[in-house]
Amino acid sequence: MSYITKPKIVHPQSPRNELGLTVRDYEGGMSTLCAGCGHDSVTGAIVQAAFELSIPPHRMAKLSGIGCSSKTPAYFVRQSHGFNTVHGRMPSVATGANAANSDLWYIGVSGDGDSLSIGLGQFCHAIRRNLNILYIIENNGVYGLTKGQFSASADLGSTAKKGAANNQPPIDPVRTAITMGAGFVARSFSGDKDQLVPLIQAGLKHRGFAIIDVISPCVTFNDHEGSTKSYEYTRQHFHPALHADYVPPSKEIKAQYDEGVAMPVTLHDGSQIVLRKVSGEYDPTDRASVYSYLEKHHDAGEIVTGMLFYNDKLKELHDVSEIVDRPLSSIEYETLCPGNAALQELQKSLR
Ligand SMILES: Cc1ncc(C[n+]2csc(CCOP(=O)(O)OP(=O)(O)O)c2C)c(N)n1
Ligand code: SF4
Ligand SMILES: [Mg+2]
Repeated sequence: MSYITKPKIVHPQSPRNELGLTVRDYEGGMSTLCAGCGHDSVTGAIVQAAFELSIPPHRMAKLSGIGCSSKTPAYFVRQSHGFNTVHGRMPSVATGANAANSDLWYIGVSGDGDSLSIGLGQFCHAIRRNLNILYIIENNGVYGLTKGQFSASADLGSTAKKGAANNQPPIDPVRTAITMGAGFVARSFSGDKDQLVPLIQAGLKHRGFAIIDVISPCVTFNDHEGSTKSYEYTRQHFHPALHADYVPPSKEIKAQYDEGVAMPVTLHDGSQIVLRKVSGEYDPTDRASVYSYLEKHHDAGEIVTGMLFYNDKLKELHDVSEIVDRPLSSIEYETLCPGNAALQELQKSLR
């Protein structure tokens, strides 16, 4: 239960990060989700990623909407800022928080229902504004919290637990994000921590909107034969296109990568993501070819995963809006507020 504090027992030999913290310091309350829910594995990957990046817990802000997925911020980095918002409205609350304090690590966790139905407009506008946030969609093809109705990401022909087939075409968050102009677009699977953890690290380090669509099976309502978001289906149709290795600024790239197969991308703080092609020609910077690759493989029933599209040329929200570097929340109110006389003067000029 999330209100029961986990006993914090730390083995004296537990590895510590640069801040001297152990992985236990990045955990949260006890999960109330169903045993085996994919969302708990995503939580585990976030815990590991934040621990390895040595993020100071009090410098992280975690936001969510409504759904089983949106409950998960309660289960990681307990000493961070948290805001469980209204269904589909996480992006606007995150935008406000980010505008006021640009100096935090922002992570948003949402569901396919939360982001692709009621929150689709907010999702698109957060991308359009290039909000600096890692936005994770825990995608299970259903509204888990309200007992398993098809969501907008359910594939055509996939069946519900009682057998009814979905007859509406899906909205793919990855292709939507690429179309809307997101600079960092990835897809992964809750059952593949090796792939997911570096993607989360790279997404947290990316300056701008980073989305990871994580196929995260709902064991209670959508893990049966006929589902295209089950553990078995995802494992069978998993198609990695591009691996991402995250390399922190303090470490140099040691592994040997063949030219044309690997592509190192330097992030704003000097860390790097090394993108490794798994097979054939795949250019993660060519929007049109990525889009057609995704469409072709989706139509063949495959789930393309990895770091799928990257564009580091985009200006982030604060740069576009020319907001001062110093977080607005740290500026004294008197400095920010021009005062009554100045406001009266401004109003007069507008009459
Ligand atoms: C304004 C509003 N409309 C509808 C609901 C009911 N509701 C709660 S969660 C949810 C869908 C959650 O689905 P998803 O985002 O996919 O999360 P999951 O539970 O599958 O992780 C809905 C429709 C609500 N809470 N608020
Ligand atoms: S209902 Fe589904 S999504 Fe919700 S906690 Fe249970 S398994 Fe997870
Ligand atoms: Mg869902």
